[in-house]
Amino acid sequence: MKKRKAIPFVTAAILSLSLCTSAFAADLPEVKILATGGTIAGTAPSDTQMTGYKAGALGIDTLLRAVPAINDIAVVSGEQIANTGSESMTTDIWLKLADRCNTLLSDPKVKGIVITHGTDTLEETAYFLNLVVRSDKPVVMVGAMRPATAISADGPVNLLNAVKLASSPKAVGKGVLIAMNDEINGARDATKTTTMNVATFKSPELGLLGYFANGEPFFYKETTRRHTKRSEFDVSGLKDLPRVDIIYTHVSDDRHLIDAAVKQGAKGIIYAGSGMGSIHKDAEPGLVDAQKSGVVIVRSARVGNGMVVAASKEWTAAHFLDGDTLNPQKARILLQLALTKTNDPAKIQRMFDEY
Ligand code: DAS
Repeated sequence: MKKRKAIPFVTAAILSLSLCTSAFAADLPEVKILATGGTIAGTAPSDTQMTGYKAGALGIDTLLRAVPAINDIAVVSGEQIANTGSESMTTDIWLKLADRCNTLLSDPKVKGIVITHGTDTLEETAYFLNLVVRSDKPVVMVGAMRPATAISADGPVNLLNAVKLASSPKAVGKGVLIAMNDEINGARDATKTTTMNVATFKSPELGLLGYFANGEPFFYKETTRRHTKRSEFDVSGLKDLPRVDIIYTHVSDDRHLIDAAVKQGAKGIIYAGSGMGSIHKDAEPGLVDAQKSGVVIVRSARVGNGMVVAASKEWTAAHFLDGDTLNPQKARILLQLALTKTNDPAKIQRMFDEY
């Protein structure tokens, strides 16, 4: 019997395997990854060095190569938007991220976006995007507390979870999410709570939204506040955001930093008050004068949990607004976006009550 040529059979096998692979890949959701730097992309000379590393040393392609399992759950492609430690994050990078998210998510093929980011200001970028991304597709923020070169680096598993979450129908309509340490937190309520522990992101009293189990996301809650598709804020075409400063109160506080902020051109001031947004008696005149000069004042709290609501009649009469449960750095973001639409205190208070 004529010996069948092995070559065509092998060729056919390779061809069918590649067709299967591409067919399998064709079935996988498409996820875009926008990289900004941070510890997740950080390197250090030693694998036991957990601090003092170079943040943003590695590009997104290197990070993706370190987690080949990602290719089993999504077709991913990355863009390097920036490569910075997030302690130095800027409005310019924010506006680029917002523009890329809204452009990419308008493509029906794109199912979700993952943003790799430093943890120091991750909560701020997450909340900003929560208010300006105009899609209900998943946008997932991810970082790491140990550099990529470290023993037990947390970045790879966080990145794998983030891609899974961004490709999951469960995450549609949930707002911008944070995937760290096998937990899912929402952009509005999550904050970095400890300086070096991998379990740093918490939504202390309002609670996380869900967990990952073996890479699969499970939701138990969702936010009640407006975000993404239901947001009224649009930053397309903006080159900057209005200046809003945060004044952190302390014993023997006074008005000098308030006056300096007004002199510097602040359009809004977040007063990180003691207790339930309380104002030092020697700082109050500065806030009253600032408000009279047209600066919008919002009372927040340095406490970290709980609501800031109306208190003294004098503060209400002075048109000081109530920052609700947003921490000072997030209240600042909402006030910045509010000021792109109005400087009417009553209209801005409605925004703090809804977002
Ligand atoms: N390198 C700091 C940052 O970029 C810390 C971190 O990423 O965890 O925010």
